[in-house]
Formats: sequence, C-alpha cells, structure tokens
Amino acid sequence: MGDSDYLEGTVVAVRPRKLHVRVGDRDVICDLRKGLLRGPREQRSLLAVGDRVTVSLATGDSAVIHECLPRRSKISRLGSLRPRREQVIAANVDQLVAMHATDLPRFNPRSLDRLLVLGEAGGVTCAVCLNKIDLSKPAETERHLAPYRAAGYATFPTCAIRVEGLEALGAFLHDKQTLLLGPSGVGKTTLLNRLMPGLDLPTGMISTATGRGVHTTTRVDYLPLPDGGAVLDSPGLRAIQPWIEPHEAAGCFPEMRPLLGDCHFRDCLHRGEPRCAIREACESGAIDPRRYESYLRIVETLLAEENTSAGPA
Ligand SMILES: Nc1nc2c(ncn2[C@@H]2O[C@H](COP(=O)(O)OP(=O)(O)OP(=O)(O)O)[C@@H](O)[C@H]2O)c(=O)[nH]1
Ligand SMILES: [Mg+2]
Ligand SMILES: [Zn+2]
Repeated sequence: MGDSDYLEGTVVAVRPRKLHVRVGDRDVICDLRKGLLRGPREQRSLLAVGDRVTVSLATGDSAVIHECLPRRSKISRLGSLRPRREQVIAANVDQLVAMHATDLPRFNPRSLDRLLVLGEAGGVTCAVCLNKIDLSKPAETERHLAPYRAAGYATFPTCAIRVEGLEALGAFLHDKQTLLLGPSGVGKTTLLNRLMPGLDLPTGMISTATGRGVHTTTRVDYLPLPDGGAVLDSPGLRAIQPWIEPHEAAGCFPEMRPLLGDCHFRDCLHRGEPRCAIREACESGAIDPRRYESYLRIVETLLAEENTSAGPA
C-alpha cells in the first residue's frame, strides 16, 4: 500500500484498546491490537486525544492506524500507576485553560498552579478561568486572580450558570485548540454546554459530604467549536504531577523566567541557597509569595519522585 492510500485524521477519543479517529466528518474506530504503528510499541499507549494519525479504512466504520504524525505540542503528566511513566493528556493543543471555582470545590491555588505548570512545560499559551463567581464577593474573586494577572496570564472570571464572562472566554478559544483542565466539579462541562448551544453534555453534582465534584466527565472529549477551533474537555484529575525535572520547574513560572541565570549558583533550585535572585524577588514583593510556595512544593515532590524512580529521559 502506498502512502497516498492513507487518510489523515484526528484522535477524538481514547478507549481501552480502541481509538476513535475523525476522518473528514466521520468517526472511525481503530483497534489498537491490530494495525501496525510505525515506531516503538510503547508509542501506541502514548497516543492521545488531539493526535494526528494516518489510517487505512477497513470495513464499515473500522480502520487501521498506520502512524502518528509529529506533534506540535503535548501536555503530559506523571502517570499515577507504578512504574511511573509519562501520561500524555492531549496532543497538538495551542493553549491550556486552567479552571478552578471560587468555591464548591474550594479555591485551591496550589492545584491551579500545578495545572499551569503542565501547560508551561508543554510550551503552550496558558490562561486562568475562575468559575462560580456567583459564590464569592467581587473583591475575593479579584484577590484570587491578582497573582495570575501579575504573572502575565489572561484571566477569565466566569459564572456558567448566569452566563457571565463567557464572551471574553469564547473570544480566547476562537480558532484555537484548547485543553480545559480543572478539578472535578468546577464547572468545565457546564461552561462548554453554555458556549456551544446544543452540546448538552452530562454535568454533575457537588457531593454534600466532601464539597467536591463526582467525576462526571471520565475521558477527554474533543469538541469542535461552531466558529472554528476545538476544546478538549477533560475529567477532573486527582493527582497532577508535571512530567519535568526539578531544575525545569522555575522555567514553568513565567514571573520567574526573566530571573533565571541571575542566581549566584548556576544550579540554584531557589530553595534557600545564598544570593538567590528568585528568593530576593519574592522578598521584595516582585514575585507573589503564594506562587513561590507552590513552586517550592512542586520541586519538593519532583525531588522526592527522583529518589524513588527515574524521571523523564
Ligand atoms: N453556582 C454555580 N454552580 C455552577 C457553575 N458552573 C457549574 N456549576 C455547577 O457545578 C456542578 C459541576 O459542574 P460540571 O460542569 O459537571 O463540572 P466539571 O468540572 O465538568 O466536573 P467533572 O466532569 O467531574 O470533572 C454542577 O452542579 C453545575 O451546575 C457556576 O458558575 N456557579
Ligand atoms: Mg465534566
Ligand atoms: Zn535561585
């Protein structure tokens, strides 16, 4: 079979042993046990929503995967199963929107910062969406968002129920492929249902026992936007550990990036080493201490992980 017999498509869903691939305007199902994918065998388990692949059509709605085309970006985390390996959440996205709620579930800046680090590590544009602004006072919403604006992120305060702030967010999503990440229950799917009338995806409740979501979305969903672009809705991830080395963490905080190289020690991890430019910026108020605290925790967990298993190659 010549290369011209293969069709290009986008992976829109990953299921156990099967991939759903959109080819033109139809979805075909590829069995991962069949099919010869060029490249190492492990690559098969690394295929993610957003990947561009070539397939050859078989009978009915089935097809065989031929190869995965080079990615322009990937968003990965450290998988939670041991041995701990890279888990690609999405491929070929242009941007990541890290979403949290002002309450229910309670606003958690540490977790928000980790989501942003995943996007920064993947080299894509990142932004912050703070939903459920109906549950907090405007001053509190502003206090939550201020450190992100200072770091240079676009911020979108929204209320998916009263349809507030959605125009600005919609404009940001237009014509781009965006991964929407956030804990369960913050309102990711509710927001997308509002942005895409007729979508009507299932949304969940907030557990009265824990104040958390109930994991309504269970897989990454690829949702084309009516006027161009697509949003990848995702399930609320419980453990978010970025797939990076400890020394790469500071580069994933845009407010720290311009200072890298200014520390006394070339291999400074900014954890209390003398004459550290990052710490000095923190003490002078140029870097938000809460963001710095997030940085420290990420580095600590990465160092602890390094001691128990191998990190990225
Ligand atoms: N008060 C308030 N509730 C909201 C808002 N947006 C969503 N909700 C509610 O939050 C709950 C969870 O919404 P979902 O859209 O299912 O949350 P999700 O982030 O997709 O959660 P998972 O799919 O589990 O990851 C639902 O009961 C929504 O009605 C909002 O702006 N304000
Ligand atoms: Mg959902
Ligand atoms: Zn330093």
